[in-house]
Amino acid sequence: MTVSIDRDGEVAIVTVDNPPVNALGQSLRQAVWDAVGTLDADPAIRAVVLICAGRTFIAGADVTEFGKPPVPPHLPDLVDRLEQAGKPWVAAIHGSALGGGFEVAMGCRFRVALDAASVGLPEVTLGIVPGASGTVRTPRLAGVEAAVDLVTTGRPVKAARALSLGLVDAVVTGDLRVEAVAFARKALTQPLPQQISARPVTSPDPAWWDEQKKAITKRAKGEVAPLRALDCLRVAAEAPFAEAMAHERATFLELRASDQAAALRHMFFAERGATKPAHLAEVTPRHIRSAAVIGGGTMGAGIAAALRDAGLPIILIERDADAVQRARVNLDNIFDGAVKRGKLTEAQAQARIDGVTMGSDYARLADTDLVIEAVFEDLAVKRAVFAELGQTCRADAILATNTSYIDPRLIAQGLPHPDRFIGLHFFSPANVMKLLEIVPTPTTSPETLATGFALARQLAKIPVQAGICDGFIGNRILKRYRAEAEALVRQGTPIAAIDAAMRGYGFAMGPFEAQDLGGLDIAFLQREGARAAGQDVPETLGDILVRAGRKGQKTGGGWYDYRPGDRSPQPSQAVASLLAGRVSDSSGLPFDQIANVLVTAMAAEGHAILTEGIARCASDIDLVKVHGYGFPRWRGGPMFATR
Ligand code: 3H9
Repeated sequence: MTVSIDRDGEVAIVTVDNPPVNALGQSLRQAVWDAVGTLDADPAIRAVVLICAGRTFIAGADVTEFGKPPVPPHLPDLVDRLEQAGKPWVAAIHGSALGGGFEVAMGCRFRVALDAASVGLPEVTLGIVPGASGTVRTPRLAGVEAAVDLVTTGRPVKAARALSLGLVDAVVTGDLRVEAVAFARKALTQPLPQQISARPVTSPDPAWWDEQKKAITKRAKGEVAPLRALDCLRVAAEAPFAEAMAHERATFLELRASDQAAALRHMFFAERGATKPAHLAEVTPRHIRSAAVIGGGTMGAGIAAALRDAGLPIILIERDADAVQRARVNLDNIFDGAVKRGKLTEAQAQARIDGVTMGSDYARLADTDLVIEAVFEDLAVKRAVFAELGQTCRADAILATNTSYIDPRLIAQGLPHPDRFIGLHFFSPANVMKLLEIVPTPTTSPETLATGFALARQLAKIPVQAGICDGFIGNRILKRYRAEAEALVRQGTPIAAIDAAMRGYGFAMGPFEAQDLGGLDIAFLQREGARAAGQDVPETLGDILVRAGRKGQKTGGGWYDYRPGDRSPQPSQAVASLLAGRVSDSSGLPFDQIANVLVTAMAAEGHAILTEGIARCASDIDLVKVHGYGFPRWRGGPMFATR
């Protein structure tokens, strides 16, 4: 870590260099603290530019310090010291000014940002509130509405928007240091603006605050920090500066020590660690410049969309003209949906479509770098695809299967150069879901494996390496979760109570509602396949429902009944009759124990997975459940939650 001071006439340039992201650890806080003193004491200096080396402006407090007692100088004091400095400081922002980084920028008299930069207060995503005046200075700088949006969502804004909101004073292009020094010189010719802490703030009426509270409660789904942040903002808008600062600090320190913050920090580091696996640090991945997808159903089209979103030109192969047409409709629907939701402009959606070549001729794949098979879950069908790929693709093309249940070793049998074969298990909708399970076979080369991880980075996905077993990591735990939930039903626990308990825990849906939405027949067919292959698969309650035609919402009923046009689950007398004799008359497990029993079962399966070497570490299992299966992020995943 270095903080250096240069001089350009009457403007000093303080450069912070603390790789990788200039996080504000104790020594950096001290060094900036000292720089204020040095420059205040220098009569030749009239203004100071604060700029950062490396990829970004200060990206926030050093999160690794959060488990330890705070050590001075404390960040709020440093921000005050910058604001009270005898010379005006100008924050010169590139990359991201986040959390404590943006709070430091608000301590400066001015903020100048490169056009590609962004600013934000993402603390709520770490289960805390801003702790160095983010909730108190932001409303004084940009108004209460902008502050509430910035702080309670944690979403950063790009420089142009930051300028329009008043969060920064100027957006520049070119050489940031040159531009910031020029800005500082010009600023010296005019009266200085008031320090932010001294600016007035107008609070909206109580009804507005109530509305915000309602909306945030709905959005936060059990997460505490967004509501506490709103509370801090309200105090900031209604109380004097010092009182609001004290309230913010107390809230920050309380939340910093909370279980939710610990869980979210766990996720923060697990997510970042996942993209850089230590065991592949020495392996250079292949460069992927083109890709193809075999199969344009829901999964194939989603994978194709994900590849296009990452800018890769792709070829989509289907078996005949009709299937190509259906695949085209599937892709169009994905991009049309993105336009409707405001994620893409019409022109961007069209460019996405234009980058897809469709057909049924494998010969088109002769020069493709990566091919992902996403056809029907049937070994013979998949093998036929890889027989074609083995003949047509380059010997060094990476060939991947998206299978969720079939042993990839069986799929790869007979494939020439099996070192380039790998499982890439996407989750539906593949262009939205962040998880990518990467499943190497014993013959997969380290280079192919590293390319799987590199692809995940290219697609902005979270990669988790999984060994080969029934269902890999995610579906294997899902199976155990469902089996345990059924066991509770057999003991007499009402289906609706189990779902309500898991919603209460933080899932968007309980296990039975989720099956009704996805269809009970998928897992049923898989069990039937295993039975046909001679495996001993005991009958499940779900089997009884499917055999009675109850496959879920699509058949008007599954674990619940559904009224026409209404997706809200209704407890079903028909289900009660079908399951009679298999369900105990007792009242089952008390409501407040249900979630604990089910999460403990998930974790038990996770431990078995670890012992067998199917997952590389417990945090990988947490990533799978959070990013692929709706486990509440603020609980940190089943392994963390039951540690
Ligand atoms: C805060 O500021 C509280 C204050 O209000 C009050 C305090 C009193 N600390 O993401 P990357 C590491 S809360 C420590 O892959 P990118 C990260 O683990 C903070 N380490 O890079 C990784 O390490 P490794 C509010 C951090 O270029 C490496 O840096 N701020 C921190 O894709 C590279 O990270 C945030 O929440 C940190 N704050 O993205 C911002 N940040 O290489 C969090 C990163 O060993 N950070 N690391 O695996 C980010 O959003 C991204 O890192 C950023 C760069 C966009 C900056």
